Amino acid sequence: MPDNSALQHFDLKANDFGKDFIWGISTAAYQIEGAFDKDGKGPSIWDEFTAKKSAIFQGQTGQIACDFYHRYEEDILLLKAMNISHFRFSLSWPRILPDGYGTLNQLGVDFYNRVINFCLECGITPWVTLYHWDLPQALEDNGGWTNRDILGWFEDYVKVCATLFGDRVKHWMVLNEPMVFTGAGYFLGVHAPGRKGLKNFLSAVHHATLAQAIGGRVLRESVPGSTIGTTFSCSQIIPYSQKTKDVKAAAKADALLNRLFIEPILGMGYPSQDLPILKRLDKYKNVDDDKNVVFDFDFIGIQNYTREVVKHSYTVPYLRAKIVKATKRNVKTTAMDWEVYPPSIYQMIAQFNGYKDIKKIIITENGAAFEDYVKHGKVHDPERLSYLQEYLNQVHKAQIDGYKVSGYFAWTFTDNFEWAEGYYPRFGLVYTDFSSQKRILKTSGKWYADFLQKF
Ligand code: GCO
Repeated sequence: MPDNSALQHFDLKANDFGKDFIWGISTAAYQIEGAFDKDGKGPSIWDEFTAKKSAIFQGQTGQIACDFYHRYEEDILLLKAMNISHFRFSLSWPRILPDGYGTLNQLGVDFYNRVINFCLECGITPWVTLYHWDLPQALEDNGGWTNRDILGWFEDYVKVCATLFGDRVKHWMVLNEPMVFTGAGYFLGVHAPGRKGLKNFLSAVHHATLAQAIGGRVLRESVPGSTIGTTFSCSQIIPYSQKTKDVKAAAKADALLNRLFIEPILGMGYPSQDLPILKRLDKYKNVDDDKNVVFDFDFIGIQNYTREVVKHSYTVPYLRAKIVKATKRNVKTTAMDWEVYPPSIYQMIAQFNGYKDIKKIIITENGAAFEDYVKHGKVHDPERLSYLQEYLNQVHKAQIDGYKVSGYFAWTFTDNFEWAEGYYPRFGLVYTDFSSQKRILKTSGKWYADFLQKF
């Protein structure tokens, strides 16, 4: 059972998680790189979406972000100084293939070669995500994830990356959080490409599910001996009350938010028993799809931040369920208005561990945004520090209880562009002054560095 007690003392050492436990930090291309139109990069759906009036908080964009494109050397040196030996970053598809397929942008490829080589020189293992949401706009103009042709485009892109970088990159993740980019991007329209509606959503879901397996197969064939995973967002779901309709609503939300993408991979099909609307996915299936969505990943990355309380609602179409916001529940929240609830990570590890065919679970993201201030040149962030420690206590507890969790990547390295929320939620262990691009190690970052050093 998870431990619900409030703030616990943290006295763990990295070593307590075992000598093979992987410790790292995660980022994503569009959130940090900037250089949105430099050196031949093609536009992505995020370039296009952020250019729309009022799409993003205060009209902000990722055009410059943390300028990682030009500052990767000092940033990687900072990672090294923080004793971080595994660095998760993503490749920007339109930086490599500006039109999505066809002509290669050599200058973009050179950039990733420099990043990978410099990581290796610094003793840092690169963990590469192939798709962290920045689809080439040229492909979106042809339907993006709603067009089945994406399967071929994606397969070719993965082949290109595997061929270019597979000699040095041995840890791969195919997709980042398909639930978020299909749900927010193709159903709610609050993320790029800003499309809405069930038809867009369901077609995107099915193609993303297939793309995960296709990407996995290409990597297994092209980069023998590599470790291949894919990553999912997940939140513990609690019914608002024990009334049958709330319990049912919670089961639906769980099917949608936590089970939709993992179960088909494992050969279990979509969870349409608990969420009947998913039966409509059949419309997008070809004969062999049920077989072709299956792939035996070496690990599953889970990304957990919070839990959700769910109640029945007549007004929410299809789902008939809604989230009771944390701000209405009188609980501790982050700058994203997400509840701080450490046992959620334990529960999600337990839930994914329940699938017998998952070989390994790695926490590929966990972290929190709080308002940070620079005072006398320093950033003191005790809330983030205790958030990380309390969640790590739960990860450790899961390990003690025998669950196969074998790594942890904090989200995130430097404060960066937080999608629709722009720059105000600061998730970094390192503070970014966006006007000067100066980095300041926060108290939490200093703690993580010390924690890892004792390893
Ligand atoms: C995500 C993304 C990250 C976010 C983080 C905080 O998974 O949503 O991987 O890009 O920045 O989760 O919201």
